[in-house]
Amino acid sequence: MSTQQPMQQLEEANAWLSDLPALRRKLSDEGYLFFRGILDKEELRRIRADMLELASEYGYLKASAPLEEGIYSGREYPASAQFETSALYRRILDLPRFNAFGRGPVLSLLMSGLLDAELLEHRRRIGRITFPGSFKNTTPPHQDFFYIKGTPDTYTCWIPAGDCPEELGGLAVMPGTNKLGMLEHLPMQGTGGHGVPHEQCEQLGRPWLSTDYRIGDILLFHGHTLHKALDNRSKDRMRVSLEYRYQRRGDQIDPGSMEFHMKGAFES
Ligand SMILES: O=C(O)CCC(=O)C(=O)O
Repeated sequence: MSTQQPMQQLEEANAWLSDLPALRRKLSDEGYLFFRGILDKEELRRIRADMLELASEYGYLKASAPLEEGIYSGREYPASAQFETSALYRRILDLPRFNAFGRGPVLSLLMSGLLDAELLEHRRRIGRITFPGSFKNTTPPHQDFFYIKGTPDTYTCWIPAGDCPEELGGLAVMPGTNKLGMLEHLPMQGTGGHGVPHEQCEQLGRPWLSTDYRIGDILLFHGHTLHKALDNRSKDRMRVSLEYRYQRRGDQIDPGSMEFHMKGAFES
């Protein structure tokens, strides 16, 4: 059962888009920046369609509903750990438009401006499909540095590929946690990954922030910023989202970040 509490709202940073020093200060203070509607919506719709078309080939979409609505067919799906080694996921990771978006002008200019350095975009991009009611698979609270390694000054851009109201399970961040260093991560039930237990997050005494995301929005955050997914509580809608990661070219990088996600782990 989902036990989610109401969220406080992410602060929109659009008003500072012409003031890079102010954006850098906000990112350093809060550990995240959220921009409304700055990305290419048409291209995101195309990436969404590419991903949903593949999901449809594997029987996960209701054939009688328009593809772009992403209505779940009810076909049994694997737990996250298995999904991430599935042929469908492997094919998503190869989609040309999905890969090209991470190197596109808006993300490249935004991230190189924020990092004030020559940029390195990780090859380990993630295109995620989250099934309705799959609460056991909801990404638990964690800091990306636990998984991404290399330099903690790696920034994740989380992008909904489609409108993503809270009910569909967006992403939530805990502001200022980028200043706490690494927290202890423990094995988590369900996802097969590690995370920071919810009770320990509550003890930090800070709010979780999220929003009703719309296509074109972007949430970006530091490798130490605590974040988690919200449950997809919709009746029958898939949540489709993208993750791209950036760091300064001169900083340390884990070799895994130069490869596609889960390389070596796929089913044949
Ligand atoms: O979308 C999700 O479920 C998790 C995303 C995440 O943890 C990330 O972007 O680092």
